[in-house]
Amino acid sequence: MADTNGFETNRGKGGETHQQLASEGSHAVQGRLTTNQGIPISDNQNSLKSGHRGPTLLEDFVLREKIFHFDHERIPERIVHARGSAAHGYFELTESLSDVTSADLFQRVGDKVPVFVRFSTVAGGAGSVDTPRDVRGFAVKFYTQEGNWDLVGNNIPVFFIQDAIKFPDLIHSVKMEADRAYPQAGSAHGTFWDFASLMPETTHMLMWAMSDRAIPRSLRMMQGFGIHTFRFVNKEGKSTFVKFHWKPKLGVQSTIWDEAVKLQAADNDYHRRDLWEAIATGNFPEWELGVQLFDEDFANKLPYDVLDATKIIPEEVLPLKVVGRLVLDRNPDNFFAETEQVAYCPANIVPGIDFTNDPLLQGRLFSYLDTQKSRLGTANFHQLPINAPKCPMHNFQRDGMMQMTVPKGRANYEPNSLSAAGEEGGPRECPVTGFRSFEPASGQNEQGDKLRVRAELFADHYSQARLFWKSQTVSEQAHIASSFVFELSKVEFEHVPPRVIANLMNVDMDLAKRVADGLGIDLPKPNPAAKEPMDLDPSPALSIQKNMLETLEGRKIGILIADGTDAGVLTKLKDALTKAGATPFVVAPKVGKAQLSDGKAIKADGQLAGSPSQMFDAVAVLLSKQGNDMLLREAAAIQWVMDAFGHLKAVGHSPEAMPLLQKAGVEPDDGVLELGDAFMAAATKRYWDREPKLRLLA
Ligand code: HDE
Repeated sequence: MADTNGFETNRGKGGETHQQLASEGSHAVQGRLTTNQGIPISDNQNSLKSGHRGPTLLEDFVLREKIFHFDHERIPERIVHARGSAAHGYFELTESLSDVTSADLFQRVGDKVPVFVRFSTVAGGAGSVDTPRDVRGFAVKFYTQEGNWDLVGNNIPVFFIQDAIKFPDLIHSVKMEADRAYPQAGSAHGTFWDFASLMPETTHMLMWAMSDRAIPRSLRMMQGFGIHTFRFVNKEGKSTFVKFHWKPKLGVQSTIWDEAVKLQAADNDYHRRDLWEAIATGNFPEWELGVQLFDEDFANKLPYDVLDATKIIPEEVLPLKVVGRLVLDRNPDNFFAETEQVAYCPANIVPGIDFTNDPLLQGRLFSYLDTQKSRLGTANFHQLPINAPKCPMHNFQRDGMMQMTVPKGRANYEPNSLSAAGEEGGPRECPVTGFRSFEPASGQNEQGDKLRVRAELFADHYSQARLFWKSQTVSEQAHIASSFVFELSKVEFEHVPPRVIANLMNVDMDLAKRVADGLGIDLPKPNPAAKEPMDLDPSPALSIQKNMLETLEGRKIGILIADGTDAGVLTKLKDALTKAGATPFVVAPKVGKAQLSDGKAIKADGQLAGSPSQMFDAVAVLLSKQGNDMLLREAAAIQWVMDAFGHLKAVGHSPEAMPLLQKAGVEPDDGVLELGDAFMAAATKRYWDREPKLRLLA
């Protein structure tokens, strides 16, 4: 029937049954619409009024309940890592670690444990974009048979600070500035660099944050790190130190800065969409879990402290042992209920794993539980389905806001002897299989006076920053130096950039000079290091470019077509790309129709203006003479080609598309070639050598 505005409503006039109403709709209907109290609703279109044009009545509980609930839909976002995307999957053990840990998930090869993994940026709010220069969170919840283990890591193996007491300062400085509330989601501003320049311990992590690691191509193409040194403890109570590494099956790949900036405009949800689509199409993201295992003696011989979260142990010094794989194979059913409400906590560990005295880790053990209470509102957040363990859970904790379980019986304390009276006595502790903290041999416990201090080796702030710098390719070094220039050029406090450069002088003089030169300022006076930096051996494993996986797997290739495009070549190209594991994405001036050479019309996957080439790993410009002539007058097409070339991607083309390439400033090199088999190989790479011809990097 039509309402007074003439709109069709689904309100039954003459007492039609719900089923009759439902059958009118084209969608499958799942039961009756009700209030939260289960009361069936007859009209979800109009509020209750006094007369046709009269006021809405307070009595309308259907309206009030709906608006009330809507008003409270948001919860406080995470104070850091607010913007995130997550997926379900599993961890499968490929190598038993039963000799070093009693942790149940590391015993039997082939055992699978369900996981929920959330990736995040750090600085931006929940609604911010996916591709700023930032560290990425890599948090894994393992639902093991011995309880939940959360490995709450990042995509960079070190952290900015050494002691938890500096965390609020660090985060305040990097978030939007206190008075003006900008900039959103970025470190390129005064307060961050002011803080960083006064804290030389940030230098190593700054090198990583200014590198391409902080602008990943995809969440599926990032490494993950547990960062801190943890402990494994075996059945005999023996401890082995362990560092955790995730290695992506698709290789590590990043964008370059100009591309990342343009991605922010092209698609705010670039990473979220990429993860979702990969899983939805069955291209399940996968990582290997590698562990670095070492003992106290090894740790004591290192020239840096393994309890210092600003230090790594290079893989060349201590190789990884690969012990399992992580596969993400299911998208969340509901973003809020799962991705938003998931509550990670580094203090969630299982028997066989333990903490170390890393002072950053120790602070985190308090922070996460605390923050979840303020974010999720109740001490019972562990009962939310995404947080609940998938193994039996029994204890005597009771009540509290939003208690979802209904415990039975009188036993809510322990010890009790209610079973003697024939009643349920409840669970009991188990000294054999229960969690026990690692007990060092007598006399080996760290103890001493109460002191607010840092351990001596923590004072070496530059050796590993230098190691990182020396491990990069020429092109990666240019990106790092240029990022420092870019970020510092946004700092309006004139006294701050020289202080940053003075710290960099302790890392590498060439780097410092390039940054000063890029900013157009003089080299400042040196800032003597608290501890003279050492020259450690470079670690090739730290370079992305040296370890690039030349593959089309998981990559997305943009194909620009227009009316007249050769149908045969297009089909062949799409088939070959799909076979190689890539996703072809056809871009055309009109999304609904492009008339190909065979007279048939096809739909495109995206419209030209809405699908810029930064969304792709390589591009093919497949145009007829007619299409080329038309696109020569289309700025979006010229920009499409120019950006692909400028972002160092392979540009394949039909001979007829040459004029468009020329107009876009494309110059011949190995990455520019006619479409064919050679393009398939070319599209697996980026062309770093092209960059110095296009960009004046620092
Ligand atoms: Fe976090 N961090 N953090 N952090 N962190 C949070 O917990 C904190 C640190 C990391 O996807 C918060 O639930 C302190 C290092 C990730 O939900 C909060 C310190 C590493 C996530 C918190 C650190 C991380 C968080 C905010 C210094 C890498 C997102 C919301 C002592 C190893 C998890 C929340 C998710 C989230 C505190 C340092 C990783 C406030 C105090 C180092 C991946 O509890």
